[in-house]
Amino acid sequence: MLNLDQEVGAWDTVLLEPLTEDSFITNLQQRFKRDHIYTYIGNVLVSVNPYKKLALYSTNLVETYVKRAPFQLPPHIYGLAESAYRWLNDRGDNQCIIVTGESGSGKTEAARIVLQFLVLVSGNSPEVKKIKDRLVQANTLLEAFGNAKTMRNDNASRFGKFLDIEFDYKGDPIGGHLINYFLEKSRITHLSPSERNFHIFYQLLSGADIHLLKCLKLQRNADNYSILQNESHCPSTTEEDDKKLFVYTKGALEVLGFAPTDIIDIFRVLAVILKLGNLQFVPCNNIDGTDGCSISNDYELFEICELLTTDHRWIQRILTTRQIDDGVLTDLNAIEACKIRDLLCNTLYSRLFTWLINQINDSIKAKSLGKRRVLGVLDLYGFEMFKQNSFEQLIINYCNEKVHQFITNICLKDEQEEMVKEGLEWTKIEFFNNIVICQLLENENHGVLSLLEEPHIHTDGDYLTRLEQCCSGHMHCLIDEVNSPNSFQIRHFAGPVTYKIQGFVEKNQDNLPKDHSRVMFRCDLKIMQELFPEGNPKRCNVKKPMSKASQIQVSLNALLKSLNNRQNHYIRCIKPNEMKQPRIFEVGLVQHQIRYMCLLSTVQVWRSGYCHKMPFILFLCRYKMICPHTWPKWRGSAVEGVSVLLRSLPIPGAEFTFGRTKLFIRSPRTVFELEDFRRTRLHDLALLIQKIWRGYR
Ligand code: AD9
Ligand code: MG
Repeated sequence: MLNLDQEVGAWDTVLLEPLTEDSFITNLQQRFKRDHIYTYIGNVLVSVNPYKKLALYSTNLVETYVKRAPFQLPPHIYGLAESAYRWLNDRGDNQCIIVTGESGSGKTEAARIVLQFLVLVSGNSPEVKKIKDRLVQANTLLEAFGNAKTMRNDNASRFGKFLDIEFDYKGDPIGGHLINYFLEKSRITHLSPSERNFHIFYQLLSGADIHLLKCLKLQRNADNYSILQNESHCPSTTEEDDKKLFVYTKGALEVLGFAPTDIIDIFRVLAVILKLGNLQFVPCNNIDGTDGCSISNDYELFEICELLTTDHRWIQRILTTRQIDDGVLTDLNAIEACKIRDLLCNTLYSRLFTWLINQINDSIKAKSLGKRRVLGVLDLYGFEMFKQNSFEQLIINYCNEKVHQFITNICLKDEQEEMVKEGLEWTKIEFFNNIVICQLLENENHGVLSLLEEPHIHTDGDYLTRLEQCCSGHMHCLIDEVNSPNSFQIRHFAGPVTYKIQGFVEKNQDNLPKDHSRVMFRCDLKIMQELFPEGNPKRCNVKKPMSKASQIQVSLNALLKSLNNRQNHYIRCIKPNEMKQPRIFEVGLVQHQIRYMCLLSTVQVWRSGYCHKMPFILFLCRYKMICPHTWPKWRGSAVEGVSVLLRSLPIPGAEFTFGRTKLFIRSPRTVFELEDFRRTRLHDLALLIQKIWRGYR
């Protein structure tokens, strides 16, 4: 239960005195020590990862936060979720909760808690219950297939996730839609020391019963599979009980409506990937003197073909030869064959993942066509900086740059510009605007990502040369061939990251040879036709797929554009230490995050600014019913109507400021008071109408 006497420091840093970076951090630290991991900056929630289970989440506490304004209770993620849910229901505006922070700061946990909250506060009719179960299970399933242990987080999201939940007029979930962004599929065949592959592989091997293992031709021990091995041999994490989680994953598949045959097909594809990864190639010389190779462990090949229900000669062909344009086959050497094997493994997994998302979307699709409102939760992968960074990290960090840009634009730039435009007195608050880095990355002509698309770029060397020509003078891009060969550095908003150039071009293009698609499509295993539709010989005009860099730019820009039309709520997650340990608060690390997230500037804007603004006409329309002089009809100008209305309210005038076209409201408390007045008035009116109606009858 809540005990308000035990609160520490300032709940809302807008009220912190004096406000300095030190006092801000000390406040967070004092609160963290006492397990108060949440703190507000106005309506932004700051969350510090406790790295331990806290008694902060319960049905009782959810009930406490329901229908209460955030400022009435200590900061909590329930308070923020309630706010979004309330705006959705009261105003009918689409909402989004944007969760940001670096890898391991607690974004996925936060997104999960928000979903739990929404599940607990909404209705429980059988239809609604079914959809809620599915939404929750979709998360479980995606974590199994899309998360993995990295050096920074034992449950790191390796894909970006945007879940939109649709609500009906009663505020009950009636469906949802998931969008995923760029799965880090190279993990399938390339693991860094101390990292694991996607959780599902370990879950399957530990959790499958002996019959299932036999049917999949698998052995229990993860060490038998080379894609699960890494230099430091890290088959299992301490945190996770893979066996138990497998039961949940299977349960999730069932709840989401996957047929038993589909479930087996999914496991078969996983088994194929595990076994493909084991295939070894030995060099051999052809009669004509060219290099070729053969598969040395063909028992794995035979088992792969049994699992796929296909002829082993076809699989052997696509792995050891390449078809050149006129249909002629040329042999691959052992190194090339390994590359092709890896490409096939990665493609199989990423297509399986996309297929799962599509199935989930079918399963959670709203049945009714009535008017709906949506509340989205955005949980991307956090900013990453490893010893070795590659194309994947650039894409992940690009996403973080873009979301950071979006947030600072709304909370800091637009907010300040609007006050000036509206004629309010305003002293500019400075912050670092990372638009310059976003432009460096995505500039149409010479951006770091755009250069990858140039037609004459065929090798990583070509790409590096172009980078040197076009970007090396940029203040956020450093290319130093002497001290850091074959790499380039980007000075991101969250710190400098050096990227190794190796593999950039290939990973971006990501083209599976046509022959592979055809062979995969021809397998009798049903799911393969859905995973490789372009392999259908009857399908003509198959479009060349977009490159990865283009894909992510297009989809992310579309997302951010759609968020522009929503009311957004922000959770800023902070990682207190790199050891993933409870009770340790490293001031330097926290300071770094606070700086790059511009949190102090956010407090400053909140302190001298306003929490809410509305055009006069909209304000009058919404609240005129509170005042007898403006309701039912006001005949003067909107701005005069607003003045009359405000004079009739028991709220101090200092809470409101008139701009040129909008009314600015200082504190959230006032907005909630206005909403309460309105609700009471609506209630009174409803009673009056009932009374009149009864009298009439
Ligand atoms: V990444 O960008 O996907 O690599 P996240 O998503 O920011 O990262 P995540 O939510 O996975 O981090 O949190 C990392 C770990 O911190 C979790 O596995 C938990 O063990 C721990 N955590 C995070 N938030 C909480 C919390 N509110 N309570 C307890 C937490 N533990
Ligand atoms: Mg995550």
